[in-house]
Amino acid sequence: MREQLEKIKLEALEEIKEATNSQRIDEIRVKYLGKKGSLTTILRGMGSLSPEERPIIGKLANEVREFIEEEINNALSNIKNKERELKIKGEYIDITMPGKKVEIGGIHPLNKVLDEIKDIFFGMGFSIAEGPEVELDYYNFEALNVPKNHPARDEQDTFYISENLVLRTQTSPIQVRTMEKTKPPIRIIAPGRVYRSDAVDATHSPIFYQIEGLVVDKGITMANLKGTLETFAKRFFGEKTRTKFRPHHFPFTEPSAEMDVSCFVCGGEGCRVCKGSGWIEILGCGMVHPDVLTKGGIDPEEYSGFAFGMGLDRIVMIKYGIDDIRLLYENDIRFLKQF
Ligand code: 2NM
Repeated sequence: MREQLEKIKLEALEEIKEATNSQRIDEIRVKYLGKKGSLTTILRGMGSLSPEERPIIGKLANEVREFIEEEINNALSNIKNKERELKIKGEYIDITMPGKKVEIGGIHPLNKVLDEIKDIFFGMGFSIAEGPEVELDYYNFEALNVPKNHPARDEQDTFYISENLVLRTQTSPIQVRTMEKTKPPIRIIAPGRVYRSDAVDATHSPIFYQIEGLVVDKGITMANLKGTLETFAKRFFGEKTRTKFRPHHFPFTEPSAEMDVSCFVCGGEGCRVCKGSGWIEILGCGMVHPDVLTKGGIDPEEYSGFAFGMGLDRIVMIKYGIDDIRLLYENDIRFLKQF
């Protein structure tokens, strides 16, 4: 029995040394020390020993058990340490690594200039009106005095969705809708996206932005129009800015005009920005045609009004010296960062 015990001790030691994971150690524990383990089996057989031998073998068996237990515990703690080290290595995060750079854009120049223009008109008591981009032919043309055979109706310029529906080509339909549902006095600006079937080049985009304005009240005259638009020009381009109104024609206003501002770069001397003329054209305007007032449900005998419209893209391009409208729609962060 003594030899058997020595043999078990050596065998167990060998197996423990070779074990490389904690699961294997558990198996070894069961194999030698478990209920059906080899050491337990030997201890059970001690009944057949002589009374003299029994304490000696018993003592030896206990020593072997303690020895195996200790070896197992040592090996297990070594293995556990190694396993933990491996796990930590796998989860290692290099906190000295530089972070990912998040690119932050700027306010789009169209929005920046729109905000400035809105603030100027808010200061004169205007509020904002909005309307649908998919618009009835009636509001886009008919109610604005654009007759059926007018060139602006040509399919080359207008995106037709159906016989009666178009993508609005201007924001004036908003003004007609406002007249329909509001009793004068009316003082609104209508900013928004508009669509025209143009080929894209440096100065044309099929999608662009307009700001139109409308004032309707009793006794509104051309003097109100000039005063309002001159004030706008001075606040936007600088107090030294002069304005000039040239006669023009629009179907929805009578009389109609275009407004030029003195060049904010050269002050009127003539330069590259104003192409030598000293003036820059910035908007169209006029007294709202009596027929348009009537279609908006307003009596032209009682009320009169003026209206104006400008291209936001054009104003942005003039203000920042941008020579290609496409830059406004490409959203290249290197461009947008500059505003
Ligand atoms: C322009 C020029 C002149 C205009 C007219 C109206 C309405 F609805 F009141 F008749 N809204 N906008 C207008 C007038 C627009 O854009 C160049």
